[in-house]
Amino acid sequence: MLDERHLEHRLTDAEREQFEEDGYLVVESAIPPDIVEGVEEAVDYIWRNPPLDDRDSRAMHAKADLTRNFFFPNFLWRDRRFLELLDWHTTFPKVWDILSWNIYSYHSHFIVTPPDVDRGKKPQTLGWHQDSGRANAELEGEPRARLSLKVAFWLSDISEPDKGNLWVVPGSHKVNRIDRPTDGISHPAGAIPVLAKAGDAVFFDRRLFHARGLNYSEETRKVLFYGYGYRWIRPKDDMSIPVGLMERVDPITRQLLGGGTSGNGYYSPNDEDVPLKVWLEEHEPI
Ligand SMILES: O=C(O)CCC(=O)C(=O)O
Repeated sequence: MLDERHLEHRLTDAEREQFEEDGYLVVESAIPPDIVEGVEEAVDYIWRNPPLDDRDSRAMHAKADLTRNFFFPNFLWRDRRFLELLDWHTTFPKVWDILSWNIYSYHSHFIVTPPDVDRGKKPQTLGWHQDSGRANAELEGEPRARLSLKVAFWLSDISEPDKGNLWVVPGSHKVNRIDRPTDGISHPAGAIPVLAKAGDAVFFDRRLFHARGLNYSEETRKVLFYGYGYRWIRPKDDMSIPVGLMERVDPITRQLLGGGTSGNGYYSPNDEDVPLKVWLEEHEPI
């Protein structure tokens, strides 16, 4: 639920400049330790008891193995603690300041990465990519349109390399391709691991070339990714949000979960489609 606190965490000029220039931004201590702990409990429950109630979860259930990387999409509605971060006061204002108000969460996933059991057994390259699959082949222009961004909430400390950090090539959101080494082990030129502490949030532009780093530490890495994009972008997950929950949440959360009054309203919204716009107009003329 939005309140006055959100207005204190708008995107600063320096943050905008850094996001535009580098394609990513670290917001330190975005969530306090008690929230990190609660959210981690919710992640652990699903990790240890993967559900089987929609296509996404069935696909992930088949691969579930506590010693391997566990990717779990479409998680937002599964626990009240996940939903609270969707419009969190230290992060969400920066999302609307970058993308404006006709937005929702088109995609979400969390990833649990245990210490790497394959270390030293074979050369391991990282899966460098831009987000949004075919959008990168089918959209014209260089660079292509931004369309969306992700906010990664870190539940584990990755303030040193080799702990399963997010790797990025700063500035690579401005180009359509980068050279990816083919030796199976090197990184692209300019690649760096993002360093962050538990509770930090990392924003990144979907066009930024990025990859999940290897976890050579003794600790299991846990991170939540909240993807935000325009309401006219199709969902990338099942988004099997129970109807009862959609009716119970506040109007802005409903917008962020994909609600709307008509198909046309995703493109040409009225005020009922976009309560975020109405809230912004009431709190700060736009
Ligand atoms: O797990 C990571 O650090 C990378 C996640 C990723 O590649 C993505 O969200 O697109």
